[in-house]
Amino acid sequence: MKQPKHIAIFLVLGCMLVFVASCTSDGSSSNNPQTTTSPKVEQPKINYPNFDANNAYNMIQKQVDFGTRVPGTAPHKACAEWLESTLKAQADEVMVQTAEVTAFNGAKLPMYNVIASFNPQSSKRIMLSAHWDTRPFADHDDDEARKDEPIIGANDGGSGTGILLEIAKVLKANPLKNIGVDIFLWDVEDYGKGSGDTYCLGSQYWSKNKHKSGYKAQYGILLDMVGARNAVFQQEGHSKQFAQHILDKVWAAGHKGGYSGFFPFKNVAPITDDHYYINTLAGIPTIDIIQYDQYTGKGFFPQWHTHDDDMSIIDKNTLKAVGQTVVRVLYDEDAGK
Ligand code: AHN
Ligand code: ZN
Repeated sequence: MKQPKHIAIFLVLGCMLVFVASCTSDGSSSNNPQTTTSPKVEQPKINYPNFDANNAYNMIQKQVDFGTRVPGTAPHKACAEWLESTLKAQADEVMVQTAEVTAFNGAKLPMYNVIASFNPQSSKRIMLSAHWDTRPFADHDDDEARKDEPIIGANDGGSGTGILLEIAKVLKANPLKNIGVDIFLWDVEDYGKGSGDTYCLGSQYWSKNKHKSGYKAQYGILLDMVGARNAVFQQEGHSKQFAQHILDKVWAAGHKGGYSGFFPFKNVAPITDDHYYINTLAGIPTIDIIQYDQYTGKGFFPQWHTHDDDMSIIDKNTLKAVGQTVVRVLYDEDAGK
């Protein structure tokens, strides 16, 4: 059969192309699909444990049920004991660091920092923390007559602690293989007025007096006001200054987990919170996941330091976004990812 010459040339060139494409980089032919190897080593898929937002919510309710947790009061002491016994059921080691600290007004206050450790023998450690005490006054409340009454602090105090208690449960049920985690529940964070250093007395104390000599963590994540409806978490100035790489890691985990709406890549001003002292006094790079925006209203969530900071503003979707994101970070680290 007679073919035009140019068609024959195309056929020959086409066959050559197919042959070249079928050769692997080491020059061997790989027409058999079974011998085809992927150039990349496949990362084993991580099955992230579930963070149960219902349980986190219940852990906030339990704290609120003690009443206002103001340092030096009976509900404060009762809540400290409950936090200790609750964590003892989950963690490998629990200790309560106690001290007397002096507030801005000269009041001598009993401080209980509750510290729970998982895999205490591991040298690579991640520090998770939140404050658990509640503010002795409602200085931002509209009701002048109730400004000097303590707040119930479902979000400011309860939310970060509630999330960490659920993470403790997750860690107990799904033991980490390689890394260690320490959960710090800071006391006497919110007994401040005026200058920044009057806040965060528990974390300042710990940063100067570690519970274990030579304690080191690779990095820390602080949770503060992480439970309100419609919360978003922006990248806070001190977190950027001291731990940009941790912000990158946590925000990436938030986006991969499907919570991008909660973690916009937007910068906000620095604030004095527990992470400031962990960074500057303890030297552990630490970020703050906090609902804060200096451009809107009072900056924090609308009910901040008012009597409206109660269970009605807590949203399980927010708890889930934050808790599941932190869980993802921990199990990625454990897998060396
Ligand atoms: C100041 O208002 C200086 N820092 C915010 C720390 C804070 C208060 N976190 C919760 N309540
Ligand atoms: Zn506060």
